[in-house]
Amino acid sequence: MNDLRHWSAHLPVGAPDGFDLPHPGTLAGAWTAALGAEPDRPLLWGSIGGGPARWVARGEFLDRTERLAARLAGAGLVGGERLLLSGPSTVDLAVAHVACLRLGLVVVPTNGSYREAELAHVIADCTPRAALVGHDGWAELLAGLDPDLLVAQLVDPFPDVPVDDGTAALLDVSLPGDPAIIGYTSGTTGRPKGAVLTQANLLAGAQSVRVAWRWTEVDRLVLCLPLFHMHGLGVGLHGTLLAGASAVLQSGFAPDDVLDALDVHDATMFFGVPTMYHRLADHNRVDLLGGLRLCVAGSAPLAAELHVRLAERAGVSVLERYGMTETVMLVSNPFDDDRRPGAVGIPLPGVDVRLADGSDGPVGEILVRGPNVFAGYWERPEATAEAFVVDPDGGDPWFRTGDLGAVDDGYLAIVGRAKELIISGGFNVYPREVDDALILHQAVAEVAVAGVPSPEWGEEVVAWIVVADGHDCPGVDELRAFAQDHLAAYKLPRRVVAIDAIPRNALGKVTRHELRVPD
Ligand code: MLC
Ligand code: AMP
Repeated sequence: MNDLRHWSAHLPVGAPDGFDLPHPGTLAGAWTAALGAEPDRPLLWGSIGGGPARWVARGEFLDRTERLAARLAGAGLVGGERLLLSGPSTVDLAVAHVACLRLGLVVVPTNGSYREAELAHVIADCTPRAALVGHDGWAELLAGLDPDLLVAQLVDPFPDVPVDDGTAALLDVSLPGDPAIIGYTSGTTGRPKGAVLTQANLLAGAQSVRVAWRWTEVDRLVLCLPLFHMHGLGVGLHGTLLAGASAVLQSGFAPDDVLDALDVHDATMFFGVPTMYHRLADHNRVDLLGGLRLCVAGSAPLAAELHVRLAERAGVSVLERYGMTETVMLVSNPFDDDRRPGAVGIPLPGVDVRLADGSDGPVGEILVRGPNVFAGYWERPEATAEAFVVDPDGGDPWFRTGDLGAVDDGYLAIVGRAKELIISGGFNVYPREVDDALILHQAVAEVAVAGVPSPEWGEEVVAWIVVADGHDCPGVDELRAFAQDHLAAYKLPRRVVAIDAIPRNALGKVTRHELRVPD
């Protein structure tokens, strides 16, 4: 076994006085405890009630979650039922998320770029009872997909439903093992599966970064990441609420807006994907990042060169960390110690990480276990069983990340992937899903999609096509227009390459690593 230097799973060296390691509570319970005091203290900046952005204080936030939970209960929703949630990053979205979790509903955070086919898959798979949505046209779209779905707008949902007076008794009664979120991801293979995270998983995930990054009430985060993936939701929003800190919510990433907010709101922290740092690095006010207590990058590799450039231009040593839908966060560069460009760091408090044995020299698949690791894939026992390996020493099983790692001086670096995955701007793209959409074009006889390196996006989606007899090779614009009804925009190819034959191995499986972009 390749031992990593454990941060605090075994040695409590990372946790300073006054910080606790995760306790076996629930996320909703921990939030109400953290936010119960000082009701006038600002919590979130953003649009509320559909109005302009303003500060919403802790007391108002908790009241609003209680009122919304009562309305959801009045609409007949009961704990354990799934609710699809999607909207721009407003305080209304945060209120809805917390109201659902306090009521024991299982939130299905959903990417606002999804098209009908992607939404249809999620709905058929986890059969939500209700949906709260804030995108134009989504209410009609969802109602068309499932006439039994209770669909409401994020702002003032179910206005005609009587409020259930008995709801207070139903709030915050979830147990640590109760499902809280179903996050859609393809894992290492296949079509998107729902990763079920319990209240305790989410609490452990947020606690570990709170401890490791010394996140306290005085911190203020500028949060422009979408609130439907782990980075923005499980770290940015959950961590803010748990630390009793505050955050400025921005819907979408605009470098000027981020830099303005850092300045105007006296922010102390910024979290982003590498594409955001790439765009900020060239900005004439990038030095504002250097005034922050902490800048965190993740969801995709932060190029060592970009890390160095940000240090030179902004005087900031960006802290890179590594996470996944199934595990929230697992590894992070240290807050107090050396932050190494090109490495993701050491295990977070409470998390066990190792590399699989019998692998390629010093490189092995990264395995993880701990209270942050999810409960399994929704109604997929076989996929769940395949995702874990037994512990050779008889301990708890290990989750297979599908990422390949190597350890140097106790620091983990991600050196490749055992899974077929493209990460573009921090969004995951599964090549097979794109293949399946493009093959429907009449000029495409065969197709294989892969990622090629890109300074801005990390990886760019490229399609290699064998052109059908009697047709010309379709251009990239034509293919994008053709597939845009089936795929979210970030999955569409940015380049097309005509090829005589798709490379395959002896079993006929596409060998995507052999696909090359011509010079
Ligand atoms: C947008 N586009 C993308 C894209 N994002 N294309 C490829 N990859 C992406 N990531 C498309 C748009 O639809 C648009 O298409 C065109 O690119 C130009 O858009 P843009 O305005 O330049 O992009 P922008 O809206 O600024 O989005 C870039 C971004 C965004 C980086 C801000 O992608 C983003 O928010 N990424 C964060 C993703 C994230 O939160 N990942 C966390 C996963 S959790 P068109 O056709 O309209 O021109 C996880 C675990 C962990 O991984 O460890 O955190
Ligand atoms: P998701 O399934 O969307 O949660 O994406 C998780 C995947 O993102 C991981 O399995 C990694 O492949 C990748 N990832 C997250 N953080 C990093 C990082 N800092 N460096 C490299 N890859 C990362």
